[in-house]
Amino acid sequence: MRKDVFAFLIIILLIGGTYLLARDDGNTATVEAPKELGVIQVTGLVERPYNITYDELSKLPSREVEAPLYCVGEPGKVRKNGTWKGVPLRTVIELAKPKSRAYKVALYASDGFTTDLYLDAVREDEDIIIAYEFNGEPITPRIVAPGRWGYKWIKYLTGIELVSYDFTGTWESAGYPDDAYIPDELSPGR
Ligand SMILES: Nc1nc2c(c(=O)[nH]1)N[C@H]1C(S)=C(S)[C@@H](COP(=O)(O)O)O[C@H]1N2
Ligand SMILES: [Mo]
Repeated sequence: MRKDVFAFLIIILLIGGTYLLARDDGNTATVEAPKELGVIQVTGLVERPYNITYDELSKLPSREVEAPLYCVGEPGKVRKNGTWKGVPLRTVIELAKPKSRAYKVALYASDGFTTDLYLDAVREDEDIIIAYEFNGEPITPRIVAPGRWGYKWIKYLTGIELVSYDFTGTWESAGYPDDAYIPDELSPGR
């Protein structure tokens, strides 16, 4: 009987410990598990759909971009600032050979969040990157879109889909501007 009680307590401790270790408040880069979080799928209007892993991403030619992150809900307040290292989104897209009908880039995250960018804008701006490091620390791949509101900076990126229609993401379809340009007066320090 004693042994049963002892075993029961051990099991409870193990379950509790696992829960505490696995807990993630979802907002702190350091508790994310960047390399474990699977692959990014590149799909849609492309000749060559493919999947890319964290390791493959980090072997492509990279850029470092200094850019502050502003949330549209708190304009004027820098939410994160520092050096983002990653691969231009256009590089990852061109590897899939977009068809000429491709017009927009739909971006998907593992938490259900979505956003979008115009393919032309992505092609023109090599500073729009899929970042996999922030201030030298690995992060779960996310978009960094300098000069645009935080809702374009999609985290936990799992899908890049080229589409020919006017796909709008979570905040864009709620009425926030699709271009998401931050007016100069709302982005001090830029
Ligand atoms: N997957 C995912 N990415 C997301 C969001 C989200 O809810 N889910 N929120 C966006 C918004 S509105 C902002 S302001 C920034 C905040 O980024 P941070 O959590 O790194 O500060 O993430 C963006 N990316
Ligand atoms: Mo935001």
